[in-house]
Amino acid sequence: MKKTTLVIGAARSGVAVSELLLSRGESVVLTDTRSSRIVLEESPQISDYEKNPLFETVFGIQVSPEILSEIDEVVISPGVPLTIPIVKAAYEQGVPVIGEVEIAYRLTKTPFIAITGTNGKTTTTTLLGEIFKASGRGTYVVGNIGDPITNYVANAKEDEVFITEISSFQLETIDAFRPKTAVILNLTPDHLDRHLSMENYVGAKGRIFENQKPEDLLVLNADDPLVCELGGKAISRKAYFSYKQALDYGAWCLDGEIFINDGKQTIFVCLESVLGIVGPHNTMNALAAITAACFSGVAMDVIVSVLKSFKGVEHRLEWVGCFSGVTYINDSKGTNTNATITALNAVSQPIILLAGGYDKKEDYSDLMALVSKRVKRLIVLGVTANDLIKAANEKGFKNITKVENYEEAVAVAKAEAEPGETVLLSPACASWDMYDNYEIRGRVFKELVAKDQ
Ligand code: UMA
Repeated sequence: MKKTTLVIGAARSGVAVSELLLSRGESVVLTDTRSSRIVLEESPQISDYEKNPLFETVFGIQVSPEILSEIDEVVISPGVPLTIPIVKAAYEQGVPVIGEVEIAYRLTKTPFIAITGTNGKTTTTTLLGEIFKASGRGTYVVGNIGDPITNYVANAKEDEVFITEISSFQLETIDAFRPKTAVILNLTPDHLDRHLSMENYVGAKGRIFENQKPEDLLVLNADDPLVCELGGKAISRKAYFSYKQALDYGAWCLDGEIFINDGKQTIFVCLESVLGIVGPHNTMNALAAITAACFSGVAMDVIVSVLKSFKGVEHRLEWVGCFSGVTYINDSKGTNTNATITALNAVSQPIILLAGGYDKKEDYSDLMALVSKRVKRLIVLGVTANDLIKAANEKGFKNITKVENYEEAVAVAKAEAEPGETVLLSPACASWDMYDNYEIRGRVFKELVAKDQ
């Protein structure tokens, strides 16, 4: 008899897994604590699955552990904690609990290149995806980036590749998942509310290489001691990338020049200044992508041409344009102070900074210490506008204009900016006081910048 899978979470991952399993003639029970009205509004295709006798749903409640007597395996969505009663009961009763990544891996022969780390995953995954696409290989850019792998498993071919962003949540529920190439970008505290300790978080990240064999590749950040310590446990072939030192096997950037050593010789890749993405953190993302691509056999001229043309991911230090000598950068994804600090360090001065938004009760003093050094004028708006003014004043910074909306903010920025200066939207706050999400905020900014230019 075909097995029955309980899929927990009916958002992107759970819906994609359900569809894949049903298409294979397997039975699925899909559950979500959200009401069926909300789930169906978001994913109307579920109504079609409901015509299939192999499909059942339990919506609007936590599913009772009694159901486990009919279940062969549980597939849990990344956003669902492993501590909920049904999952605890599954572990106790020996019912396997896995995630969407494991299902995808099991049902495909297409190889995986998997990218994890705390920051830079999406940029590196997207860049690597562009490099593989440019090389002519069938490429799927999937995973935590927002598109479940299981959406593509049925059609992906063996000679194609899954360039996959992988989160710590997803790595918690792998079993045999074995990426041909794994990349660990960096490790700093994150998601500690779920993992409870840095040790657990790092442990989850390390699972990316737990099934790798010596012939598989592990790409590690040589400048991050935690990454090196973690990667040291792997039996995989290791390559490194660095912003500080030349390497025997891997890519590095020193004095504005990027090189790679393939174990036999050092090859000049390109100047750092030709990279389409800006800032030292982005150079590190590029170095990781160069290493993974080069050691996967992609030709260097293909890699370099994509490094030059790839302008980054929308809303992350995104280059909008240069008008009348003024550069405009959209970092609407800068929704916390650390992200805005990174942005300020990445773009060239003098800077006109647009900041403010929904109040997440952050402390702005470190941000304003940097603003007082790098920013020519601070334009504030949104719920946090007055808090930002107060924090800036405490650091002795007074060049501040408070505005009511983005039309006004961009108009003030355009009037203020001189040729050679940068207008940076990096709000340090979420967008929810004015917009549904940071994407809308970023697009509004870009439209206003382009208007009348
Ligand atoms: N739910 C229950 N019971 C519970 C708890 C939750 O039924 O006890 C339900 C929720 O109502 C919801 C679903 O489970 O419907 C949660 O699913 P999900 O949050 O896993 O949502 P997906 O749409 O499947 O998105 C997941 C990833 N989400 C998380 O890791 C939180 C997406 O990463 C990923 O893009 C997607 O799979 C496709 O692979 C997002 C993310 O925020 C972008 N990731 C974190 C990050 O990047 O920091 C890790």
